[in-house]
Amino acid sequence: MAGNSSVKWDIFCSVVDNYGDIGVTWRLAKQLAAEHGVAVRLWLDDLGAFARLCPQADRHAAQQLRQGVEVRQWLLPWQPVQPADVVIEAFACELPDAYVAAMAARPQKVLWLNLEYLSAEDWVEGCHGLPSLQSNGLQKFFFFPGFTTGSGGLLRERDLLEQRRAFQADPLARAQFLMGLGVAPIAGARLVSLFAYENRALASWLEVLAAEPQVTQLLVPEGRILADLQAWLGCATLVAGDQQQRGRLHVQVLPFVEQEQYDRLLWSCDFNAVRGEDSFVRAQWAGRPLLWHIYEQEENAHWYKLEAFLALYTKGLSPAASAALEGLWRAWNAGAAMGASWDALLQVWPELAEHAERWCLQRASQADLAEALVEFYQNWL
Ligand code: TRH
Repeated sequence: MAGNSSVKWDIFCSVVDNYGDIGVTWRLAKQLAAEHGVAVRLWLDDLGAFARLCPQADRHAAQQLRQGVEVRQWLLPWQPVQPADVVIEAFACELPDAYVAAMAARPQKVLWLNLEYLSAEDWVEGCHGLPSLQSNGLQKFFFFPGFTTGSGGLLRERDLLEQRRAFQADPLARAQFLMGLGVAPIAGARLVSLFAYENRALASWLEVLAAEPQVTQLLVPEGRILADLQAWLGCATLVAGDQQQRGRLHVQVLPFVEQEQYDRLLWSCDFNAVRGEDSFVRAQWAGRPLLWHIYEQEENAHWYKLEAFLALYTKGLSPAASAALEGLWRAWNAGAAMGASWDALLQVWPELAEHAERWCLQRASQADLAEALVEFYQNWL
């Protein structure tokens, strides 16, 4: 749906921690501008986090155009602007009072959406699209991303899967990409990527990888897991480019790359350990078996999310494959020993690999999140 540049969207993102808030909103903003032709302003309160995902970014500019998106610094005190036609507050971040007042005062009505965190829990379908009543007459709705047709869907660019398939069918493209990251693939090795929070379970997983007959090449983008990796390797500070070998396990630290490059890393690997929200979804689009380190929440709320996803994802798997996957994911998230569950997973690897591709195709048959947002706006008009 091109040619909507007269329709203006404002996306507000307050960076709580890590790269999920910024990762999701930046990806959404790029896609809305590129595929739906709308004018997008992305309001960010932390340009430093943005610059990690978009290295060309100017960390101090109040306003900059990046990949078709007008990136604006969310300054305090707020500088008044004309509100857009559609306003997204990501993850319930609080909009400036003056901006809300300007939305209410605008002669043309404004659609206000609270874009929520991703969850596979049952209640999501029931809450997706519900109004959130406002005393000032503004129309606000909850918008829930999700894995099922009754939800708002998942972020997926229009040609993503075509690009992924072409890349995976082209060994030269893969080799060149890896070479660009300084990675020389070892013939016959299993390639694994590792993006995770601090995790006590890491040592037991690395032990089993180092001891098994199959060679594993583990690629670790710089980030929070490095301290545990260093402790296990028994070495001082690790930085991008460093390589170490223990038994059959070859470890290499990678630089943190742009989102498009990170996708290619996931597509290149046989198995991806991911975390949070956005990398978790991208690993599903890679069509390869994965391991999710979920973002820990108060009162163990994350365990309900984890179990809800597992219940959905394992549908159609044999009991052995379900049990192996569940065992591994639970151990990883509990910081428990991984050896036995990794061994069990290896027994059902072909089934899990096939399932990962099938799961990806099933999710891709649903409208993607950007498409769903645009459609919601059109239906609301
Ligand atoms: O960084 P995350 O852990 O983010 C979040 C936040 O913690 C958030 O507060 C929390 O609520 C949420 O998790 C559940 O993980 P996530 O969501 O995967 O975001 C990481 C982003 O970084 C994603 O867009 C992918 C990107 N990325 C790169 O662009 N390059 C890289 O090299 C890597 C490793 C990641």
